[in-house]
Amino acid sequence: MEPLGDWRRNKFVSDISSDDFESEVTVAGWIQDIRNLGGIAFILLRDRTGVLQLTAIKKHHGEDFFRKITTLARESVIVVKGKVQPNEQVASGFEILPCEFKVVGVAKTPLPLGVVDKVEADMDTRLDSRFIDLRKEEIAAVFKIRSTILAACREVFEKEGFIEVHTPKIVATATEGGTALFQAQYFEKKAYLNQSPQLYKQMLMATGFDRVYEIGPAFRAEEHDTTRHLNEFTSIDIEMAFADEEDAMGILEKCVYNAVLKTREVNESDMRILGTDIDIPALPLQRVTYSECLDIIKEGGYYMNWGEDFPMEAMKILGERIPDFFFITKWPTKSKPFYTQPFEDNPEICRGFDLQYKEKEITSGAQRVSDVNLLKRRLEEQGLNPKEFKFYLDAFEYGMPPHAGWGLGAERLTMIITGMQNIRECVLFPRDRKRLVP
Ligand code: AMO
Repeated sequence: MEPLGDWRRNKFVSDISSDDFESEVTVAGWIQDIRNLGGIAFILLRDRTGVLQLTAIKKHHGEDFFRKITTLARESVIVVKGKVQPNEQVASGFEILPCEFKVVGVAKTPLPLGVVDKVEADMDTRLDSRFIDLRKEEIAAVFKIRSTILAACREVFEKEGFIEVHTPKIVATATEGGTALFQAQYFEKKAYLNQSPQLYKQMLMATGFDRVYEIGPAFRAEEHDTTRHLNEFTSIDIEMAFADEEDAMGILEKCVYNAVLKTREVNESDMRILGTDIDIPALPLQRVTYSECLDIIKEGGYYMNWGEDFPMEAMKILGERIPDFFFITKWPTKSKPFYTQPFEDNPEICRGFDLQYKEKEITSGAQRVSDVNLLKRRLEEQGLNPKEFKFYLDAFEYGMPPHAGWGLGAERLTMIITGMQNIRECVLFPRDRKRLVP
C-alpha cells in the first residue's frame, strides 16, 4: 500500500468530457474488473459517479507496470494519473492511458459480496457487508435520492421561516404510548430513548421561536418485523405556532412536492438506474375525511366500524380509489394521541391528519391541544399520569400559543420516491427486530 502523498483526484468519472481529450487527469476509485488479453488489459475504475476504462498496453507501459496493474485484486483502491484519449469502442467515448498509479487501499480476496455480480445476494448477506453493498450503483442511488429529499425539505423549511433545532434523545417519559420504548440506564435513573421529539417541539412553541424543525433519530421498540417498520428511523418533524392543522398540512404538501420535483431534477440518472419514476403531485393534495374514507372502503366491499383504525385491507381499497398522495383528516378523537386537538363543536372528531401514499402512511400530524386543562384531561383519558408530564405541562401554564405540526418518516418518503418495497433499503444500517450489527 502506498501513501496518498499530494496526489488528489481532479476529475470524477462523470466530469470527463471531450474537452479533456489529450490532457492529463488524476482519477481515483475502486477496481471493478480487470480484463487481461495478454498484450493489452482493460481495467474498470469506479468512483461514485461512474465507471471508466483504463487501458494498459504491455509494449507501451513495460512488463513491470503491466504486471503490477493487472494483478491487483478487484475492489482495491487506486489513484491514477493518465491521459484521456477518445475511443469510440468504449461506451463513455474515451479511455485513460495511465502514466502512473498508486495503490492506496488493497482489497482482500475473496470478497464477502460481489459488487457487479449478476447473482443477487439475500438481504442479510448484503446488510452484513453493507460497506460493499453500498458500492453497487443501484444501492447507492437510493441514498443519493434520500439526500436530495432531505435537502428539499430543508429548503422548504428555511424558505418558510423555520429554524432547525435538536431535542434530547435520552428522555424520562414516553411520547407515543408506553409500550414501544427502549430503556436505558442513565446513571442511577431509568431513562428511555425518545420515540419522537413531540413533547419538546411543542414546548418550544412556548418560547417564541414560532416555527421549528428537527431531522433526527426516533426509536421505537416495536416487536413486529415488517417491510415498513424500523426500530430506529429518521423523523422529520415540524411545529408551528399561531397555526392550525391546515397550515401544517400546507407546509407538508410543499415538502412532498419539492422532494419529488428535486429528485426528478437532480437524480434523473439514479431514478433511471432504479428503473422507477414518480409523478410530481398536484397541489393542493386531496383531503379526505375519516368518515369519507369509511364510505369509500364500504363501496370497495369492506365494512368497518366508525372509530376503528384502518386495517391493511381497507387501506389498499383507499389507495386504489384516491390519487397517490392524499390526506386523511378529521379522525375519531379516541384514535389519536392525547396531544391532538378535538374539534371545538364536535369533540368526537379531532384535528389530526395522516398523509398517505396509496396504502402507506408517511406522516401523522395535528393541531395540538394548547389548553392545559384539556391536555391534563386528555392524558388521563388515555390512561397516562399528568404528574409524569409535569415538565411538559409547565410549558402550557405561562403563555402557550395555539400550534400544530407533524412528523414525517424519512425512510417512508424515500421508499415511495425510490419505489423500494422494503424500508431497510432506505436506511444505511437498519435497526430491526433481529439486527443491531453493523
Ligand atoms: P407517528 O408515530 O405516526 O407520529 O410517526 C410519524 C411518522 O414516522 C414514521 N414512523 C416510522 N418509520 C419507520 N419505522 C417505524 N417504526 C416508524 N414509526 C413511525 C412514519 C410515521 O407516519 N409525534 C407524532 C408526529 C406528530 O404529530 O408531529 C408521531 O411520531 O412515517
